[in-house]
Amino acid sequence: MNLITYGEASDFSGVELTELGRFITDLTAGEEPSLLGTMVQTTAGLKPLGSVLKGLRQRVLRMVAEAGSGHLGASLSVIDVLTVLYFVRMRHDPSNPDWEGRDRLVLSKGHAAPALYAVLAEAGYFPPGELNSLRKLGGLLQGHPENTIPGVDASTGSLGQGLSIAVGMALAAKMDEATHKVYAIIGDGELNEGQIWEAALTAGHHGLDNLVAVVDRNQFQLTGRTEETKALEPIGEKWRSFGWEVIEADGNDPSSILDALDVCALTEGKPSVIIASTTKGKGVSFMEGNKFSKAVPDASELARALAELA
Ligand SMILES: Cc1ncc(C[n+]2csc(CCOP(=O)(O)OP(=O)(O)O)c2C)c(N)n1
Repeated sequence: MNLITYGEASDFSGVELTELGRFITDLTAGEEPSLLGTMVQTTAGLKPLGSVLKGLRQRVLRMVAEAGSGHLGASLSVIDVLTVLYFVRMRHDPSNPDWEGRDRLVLSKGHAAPALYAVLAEAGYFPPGELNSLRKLGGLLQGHPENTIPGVDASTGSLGQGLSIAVGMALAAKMDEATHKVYAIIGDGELNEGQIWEAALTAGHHGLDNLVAVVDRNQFQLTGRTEETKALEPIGEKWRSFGWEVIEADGNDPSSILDALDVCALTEGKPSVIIASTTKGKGVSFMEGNKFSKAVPDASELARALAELA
């Protein structure tokens, strides 16, 4: 593991920290031990989770800029949750995407596909070069997830449907006495869809403790603030009354996400929902909020954003 470089012997420019060295130095300067320093397996070998996350955010920015369209804010808000799931928590095998024993994930807020694709490529489901095909005619990666893509368990994009798919998967697993888990990622604006509440009622009725829903609570939907469009609060009480275990978490903090997932794993006899507080556009100061919900960064905005994440 190289933490420092000495430059070229012929052009000695002094001792410098490598990217990994800078990362670890930054990390140890903080007071709290963090999950960000945990080494995780990627297609390019072991890397610290925090450095994986920065790289994934950069990838998403480049993909959307290159495609000329896509939901940047929604992708940046949910990428920490997806990364902790795929790199720390879920049981899966990128070399065998159809493995029966794998945990399943349904990205019900399918418009955040760039985040899912970046994570799947980093995990090794398909070559990272494919990410350049986002939204291109004939390309592997279209604007919303399709289950023909290696690693994608469900086709989504029409909001409201993903939790029903996940409930079906979890119910089937129970009937088969299989031990895998099913995760569904839902947008907060997506909770306006009535089908979500039908699915929630069904999961509660069947006591599906192999099902975890994560609500990406970024406070916005396309047209503005969720509470002004159609108020959702108190969200936790609503899920609780449908028979779910409710856990609050910081959805942009990997440690908080993992703690919440640990509570879900210990919950018996009922499904769990994590209300994950997030920030739309998280990680790039001038993209936080709803401005880059669908807007595409121009060349100078892209350069500024990538520099912030360097
Ligand atoms: C049934 C349906 N209606 C409308 C849309 C268009 N649409 C795409 S993203 C979006 C906003 C979703 O808001 P939220 O669930 O809060 O996700 P966020 O982008 O804020 O993370 C809408 C309405 C859709 N994909 N599906």
